[in-house]
Amino acid sequence: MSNPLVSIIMGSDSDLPVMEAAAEMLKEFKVPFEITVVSAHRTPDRLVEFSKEAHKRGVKVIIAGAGGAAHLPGMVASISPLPVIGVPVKSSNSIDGWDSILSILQMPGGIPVATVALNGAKNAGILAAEILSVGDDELQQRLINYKEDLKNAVLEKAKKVESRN
Ligand code: RP5
Repeated sequence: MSNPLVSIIMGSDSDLPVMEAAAEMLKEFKVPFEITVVSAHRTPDRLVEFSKEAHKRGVKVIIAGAGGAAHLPGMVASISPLPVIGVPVKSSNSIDGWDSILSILQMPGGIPVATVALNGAKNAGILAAEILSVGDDELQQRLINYKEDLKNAVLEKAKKVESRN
């Protein structure tokens, strides 16, 4: 996609089934994004180059997902001036998911990573859109509509549950 505002990166293509949910939300909100693999441990030079260059290419928010010893979001945040949203992935090398969560969540002071729930790529996509919507009224309206739809869906379910009695 040309001129991406959000960059979705992940440690391995095995993270893609989880990370696709972020891409789906960005498509829904019509936010241009790119998606690729950057491994902290297997391609450290690529990580450094990506992190130094992303903001110069016009990217505004980075979503980074990884599993196990999940150093990708934190290392990107240590180099890039952009907000980084971290997605802990329950991967093949993750014991129970807590390793991924804590590796991404427990950042030292000065280097924030906005960490979403385990496999929470959907919320990462929404959060990235919300960050961008601060300067984009049309995008903000799409987010307002989305939340209205969520509310209506719950009210519909409430009616169904209530009508069972
Ligand atoms: C992490 O190791 C990746 O983010 C992935 O979650 C996990 C397993 O990677 P593969 O061995 O499947 O490539 O770095």
